[in-house]
Amino acid sequence: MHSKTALITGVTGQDGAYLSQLLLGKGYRVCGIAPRRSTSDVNLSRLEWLGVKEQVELFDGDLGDLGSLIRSVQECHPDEVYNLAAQSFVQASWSQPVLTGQVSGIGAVNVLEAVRMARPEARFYQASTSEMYGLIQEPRQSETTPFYPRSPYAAAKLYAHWMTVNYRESFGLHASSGILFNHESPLRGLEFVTRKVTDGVARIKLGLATELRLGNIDAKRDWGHARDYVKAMWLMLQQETPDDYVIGTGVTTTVRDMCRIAFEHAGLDMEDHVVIDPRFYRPAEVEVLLGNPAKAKRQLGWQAETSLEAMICEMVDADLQRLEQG
Ligand code: NDP
Ligand code: GDR
Repeated sequence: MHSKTALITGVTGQDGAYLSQLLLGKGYRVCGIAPRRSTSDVNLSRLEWLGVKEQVELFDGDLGDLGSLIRSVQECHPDEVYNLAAQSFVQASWSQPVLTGQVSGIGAVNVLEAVRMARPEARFYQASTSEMYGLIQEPRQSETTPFYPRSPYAAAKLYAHWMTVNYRESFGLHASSGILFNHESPLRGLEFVTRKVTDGVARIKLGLATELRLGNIDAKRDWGHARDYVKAMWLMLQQETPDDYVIGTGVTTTVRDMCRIAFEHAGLDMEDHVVIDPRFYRPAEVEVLLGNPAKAKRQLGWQAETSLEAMICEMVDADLQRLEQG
């Protein structure tokens, strides 16, 4: 007998996989929505890596297809809905701005509508982001820091964020928004800088590559581990009252220093291998992000458990192992 039922959009992504693992461990029935394409199977590799592939019930659905979302909510009958699906790569949001708006912005409203129509008692989580702060207005960003989105992705997410607040205030939905700072893991997509670096380091170490091409390595991010951050998502939905929370570590590091940790862990010198390539510069950059997670600590009892160094070493080791196994 399951304690509760959760429905997760974006279940095949990094956070979807870790959240599935967390909720299954708590005795939940976990349902996931995944878009079905004609040319390839749903990518279950992350769920498989965490050993939970067989336990997640999959529903065909796309954030652009309201009917598929309503049907999924009706059939799954969830107590909690986590909207994690998005076009989540900031760089690609300049080349695909409309798609990004449709999935990461309007798509969230489709999920809110499906919940409102088919299961208004369910608690709802929206995956908001520190990218909404963009051109920062305060040195440490909290729930009250003004937003200034700097990419089509951030603008789409800001719309979804305010629509979540709006559905809470207009319809009384138990809708919460987690403003999460960057979080990574061995399951991070290869296009994001941490995983690009750890995969690149592993390739260089194994003699499969000689260089690693990066963009703006002076950018600073507040990086945590996805395994820690999905716990915060769950905690938000266990609160009596829905609210918005900043989730971060409170420490910021340059891409350069993150990179150095990865190279040194493999016994390599980054100066011998890193090449700056302007192709990876962005039309508008978010130079620095630094979260103030005091509210999450106070109200949720949450704090980050994994240091950047421990996480990067875990990622390099996982990439070495993956490449060695072919
Ligand atoms: P991923 O990119 O790993 O996962 C995104 C998921 O969304 C994938 O499962 C993808 O499926 C799915 N998806 C994409 N388009 C659609 C669509 N049209 N309909 C249904 N599903 C779709 O992201 P993360 O796990 O890293 O992040 C989870 C969420 O949190 C995202 O919304 C992201 O924007 C947000 N976020 C992430 C942060 C981070 O640092 N990781 C920080 C703050 C917010 P498929 O692979 O099949 O395309
Ligand atoms: P971000 O993550 O844009 O913060 O969005 P990403 O890892 O892509 O970039 C972080 C910073 O690194 C700089 N950078 C590079 N980035 C990439 N991808 N590739 C490079 O070669 C490179 N060189 C330097 C970038 O310019 C940037 O400053 C992530 C996503 O998960 C979003 O969905 C999420 O909302 C935010 O984190 C919080």
